[in-house]
Amino acid sequence: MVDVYIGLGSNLKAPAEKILQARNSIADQSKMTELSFSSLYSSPPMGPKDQPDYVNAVICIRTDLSAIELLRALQKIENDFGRDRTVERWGARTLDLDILLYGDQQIEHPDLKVPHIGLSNRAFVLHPLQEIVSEDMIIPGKGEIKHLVSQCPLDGLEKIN
Ligand code: A4P
Ligand code: MG
Repeated sequence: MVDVYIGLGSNLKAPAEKILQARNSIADQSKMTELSFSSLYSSPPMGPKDQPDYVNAVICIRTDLSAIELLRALQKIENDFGRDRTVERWGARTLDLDILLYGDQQIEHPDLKVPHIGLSNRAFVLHPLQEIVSEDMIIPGKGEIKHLVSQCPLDGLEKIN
């Protein structure tokens, strides 16, 4: 069993509801057990600006799926939510699920890089993640999360009540 952190993001069609529905879809999977779930956060889009603001959150699950099996399972959930993979990179999406951390492993696979490439400099990932990890958590290959958070501008990130 391994503890995994997954970033959720959405900016189309009632994004906050989408994130909560995605949380339920993940927790409903037989091989994924939810351990914790962050607050929801809103932020302006990183990348093309002509798209709505995003809602983001982070979930921690325990699973016995391999990292690649987990990636495929999450991509299936994205597709079930009507994800259109033909839009431009960093364009608007109904649901984006990124594997942020897979235990303490560093993974370099053609389809999967862990820790997630954007983890260490994206406020919309670091802040929800920091909420649900221990204060002294180390991101493999990147250092202490509190150091990364202190170096990362908020860029308009706000917690949603
Ligand atoms: N892939 C590699 N590593 C991973 C990983 N750790 N987790 C590969 C998930 N997937 C991983 O992803 C493209 C490919 O990344 C996959 O085929 C997988 O094999 P994708 O989800 O199909 O495409 P994408 O999400 O458009 O691309 P990318 O580069 O992953 O975008 P990001 O980094 O996910 O950014 N602004 C705000 N405020 N909030 C956001 O959440 N998100 C994005 C998307 C842009 N701007 C945003 C936000
Ligand atoms: Mg993605």
